[in-house]
Amino acid sequence: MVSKRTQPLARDAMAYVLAGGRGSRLKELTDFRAKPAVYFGGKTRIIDFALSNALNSGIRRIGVATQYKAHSLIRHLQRGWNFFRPERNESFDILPASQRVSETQWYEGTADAVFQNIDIIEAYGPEFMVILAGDHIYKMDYELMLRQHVDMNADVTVGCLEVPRMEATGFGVMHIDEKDRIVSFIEKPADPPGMPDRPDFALASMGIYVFKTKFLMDQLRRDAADPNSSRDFGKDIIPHIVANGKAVAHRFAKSCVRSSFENEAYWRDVGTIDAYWEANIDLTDITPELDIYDRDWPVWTYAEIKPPAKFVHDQDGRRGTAVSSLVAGDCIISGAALRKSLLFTGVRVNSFSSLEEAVVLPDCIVGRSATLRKVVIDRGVKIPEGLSVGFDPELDAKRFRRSEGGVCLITQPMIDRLESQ
Ligand code: ADQ
Ligand code: ADP
Repeated sequence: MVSKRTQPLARDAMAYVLAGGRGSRLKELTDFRAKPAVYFGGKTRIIDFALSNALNSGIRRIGVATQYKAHSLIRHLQRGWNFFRPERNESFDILPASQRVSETQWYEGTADAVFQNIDIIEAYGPEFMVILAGDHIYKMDYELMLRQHVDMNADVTVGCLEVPRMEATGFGVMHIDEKDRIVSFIEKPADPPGMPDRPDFALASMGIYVFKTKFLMDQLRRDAADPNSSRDFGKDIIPHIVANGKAVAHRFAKSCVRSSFENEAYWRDVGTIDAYWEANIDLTDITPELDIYDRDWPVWTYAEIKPPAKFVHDQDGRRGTAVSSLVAGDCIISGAALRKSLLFTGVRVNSFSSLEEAVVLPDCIVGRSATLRKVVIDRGVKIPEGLSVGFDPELDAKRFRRSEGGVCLITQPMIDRLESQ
């Protein structure tokens, strides 16, 4: 059955973004904020990517389910994503776990985070639901996925991509037939099955699902009545539909992005310190895989209007320089040198300091003569004068959170501890 509709399906869809998970592998970066609120790319936060995809795909109804440490996430959404107009059939709802269904119940799993808001969704009456994770960095046109869903008359369409088999243990892994119908689905298998034609790779779920709203609501109500369910899409809802209905895979590929940028399809989990650091530093490449300057696919965010970045000589005439680096507004680089680094808004770097492969979150102050290499510095940290990081792995591991890949995460409590010794 091929759809004869010509108007975008996205206008009849609601995007429902799951943004309640902790993201514990990001360690201290998610001590006080949810993973979707973690800063990424110089001006944006992680959740801006899924939300911008929805907007750029033509979707005008969005709900965001929040739970874990959601204060800065909610503040960001309220400030930056408040331009939807009810009179144009648009809506943007922040849906914290608020014990609406039962006074003792938070969101149990991802499916429950939708189930508990069924009444709100049904009141809007969207024809389709696009369920998204709020914690991935990627560009994707959901209109193409909606079209496939309708054309194939699927019960659920699951976004998926090929990942190296041994990296697939953290994903839902599926087998599909020649028509992309999902014939088996296992959530987070210890020994992921390879693809028949590519045994070293597995077909992994991106945690992105398209449903007809009525079908999804029926599934959620059925699941809620099942005492053995963990109320999770990956563990319960998707395997049930694969076994009893028509589940189809939507292969995420280059063609999924409508943008003019001619690179491979880009999708990153950024769930570990190493992956987070690398995806940020990759943006300093001459032609990065992820183009954040793409005017066909803008990534919207909340940003205060700030003065431009400034590079100044120090009093002795030493130049403030940045090579292969991204420097956001309101930064002042004074007699210091940056190489392959990414500075978020409002960072100050003082004389004689040098930063290499550094990801510096907003409002940090780097004192004089600091030498920092391969670091992620949390928001607002004051790096003391003369600190050296990235040259002595043993010392670094004692003082900071040093990752497997040798990246040091630096937070203010770590600096306070160091200074009190
Ligand atoms: P996981 O990566 O383990 O697996 P999960 O912890 O279920 O993902 O979180 C998915 C999204 O939902 C995240 O954005 C998270 O923030 C949010 N979330 C988690 N618990 C929530 C809650 N109680 N309330 C609201 N939001 C919540 C899933 C799928 C796999 C798939 C991977 C792809 O289950 O099959 O392969 O995503 O990353
Ligand atoms: P973001 O940098 O993501 O905008 P903030 O760092 O301002 O977020 O803080 C996120 C949330 O964590 C806020 O609710 C803030 O009050 C809280 N918070 C920040 N630092 C601490 C701390 N040391 N102890 C307890 N709560 C904190």
